[in-house]
Amino acid sequence: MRLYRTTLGPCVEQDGRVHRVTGYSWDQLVTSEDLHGLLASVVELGEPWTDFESAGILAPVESQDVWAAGVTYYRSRSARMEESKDAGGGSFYDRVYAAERPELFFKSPARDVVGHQGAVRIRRDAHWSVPEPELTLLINDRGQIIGYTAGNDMSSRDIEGENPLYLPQAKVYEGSCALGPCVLVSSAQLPTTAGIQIEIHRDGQMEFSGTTTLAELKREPAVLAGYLFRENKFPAGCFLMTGTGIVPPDSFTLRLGDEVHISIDGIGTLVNRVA
Ligand code: DO4
Ligand code: MG
Repeated sequence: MRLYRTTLGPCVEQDGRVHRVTGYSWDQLVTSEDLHGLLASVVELGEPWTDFESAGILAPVESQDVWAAGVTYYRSRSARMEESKDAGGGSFYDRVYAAERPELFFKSPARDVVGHQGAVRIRRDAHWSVPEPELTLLINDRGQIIGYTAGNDMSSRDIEGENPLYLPQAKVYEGSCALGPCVLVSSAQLPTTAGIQIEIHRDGQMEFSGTTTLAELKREPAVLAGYLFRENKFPAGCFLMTGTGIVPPDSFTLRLGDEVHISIDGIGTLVNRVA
């Protein structure tokens, strides 16, 4: 079951049929005792919503802030060690990749999250910018993973590579976080065969594409969520991006007008243009 947030309220899609979910705000759905059961009854009893296409899709967020995990794939570890070698990155990315405690950082307040078909941004003071396609967990107020969406952790590699203390500036700025198009509602773990794919289109041509699978993700999603909830409370739930396993070659940087397509099996494709 996939849950969308639209201009006309939440709706659920299953097997191509869409139903409106009335009487609940997005936050109430995220914190409900049994989201899956609630949506199953809407699918069973509700009238199909044939007008879905006319409603705009919004970011699947109301009050949920977004956090992110880093260096959870070998590819991210290697790329970051290389970009930060002049700042001593040879050891700190390697160490966090191997450590028991994951790297977790604040990524975006709820109000700044960009949805499907919205515009993500590159920093104007950066000259090396990349998208990071990441499986993103939706976690309820009790710390339980209740769904999954596709995320883009836009990053300025020159800024984070210059000094690790610049990471918040490289990661947290207006238009740096996109989520969507929907939430795959499931508390079950996704199969390790689930694929993550990115395509970057420039002037109608494919400029870069890459793939990975969840088999490459070094840490269990539930363990990442457990660390985040150790000493934090999220009364409306939150999102947690699980890190990137795809990094374009060092010669690549995003340009204004590029279009980023991030697909995750079972979820769909998040499309954003770069502004
Ligand atoms: O440590 C820097 C950020 C890592 C990150 O965002 C990732 O691995 O996805
Ligand atoms: Mg990332």
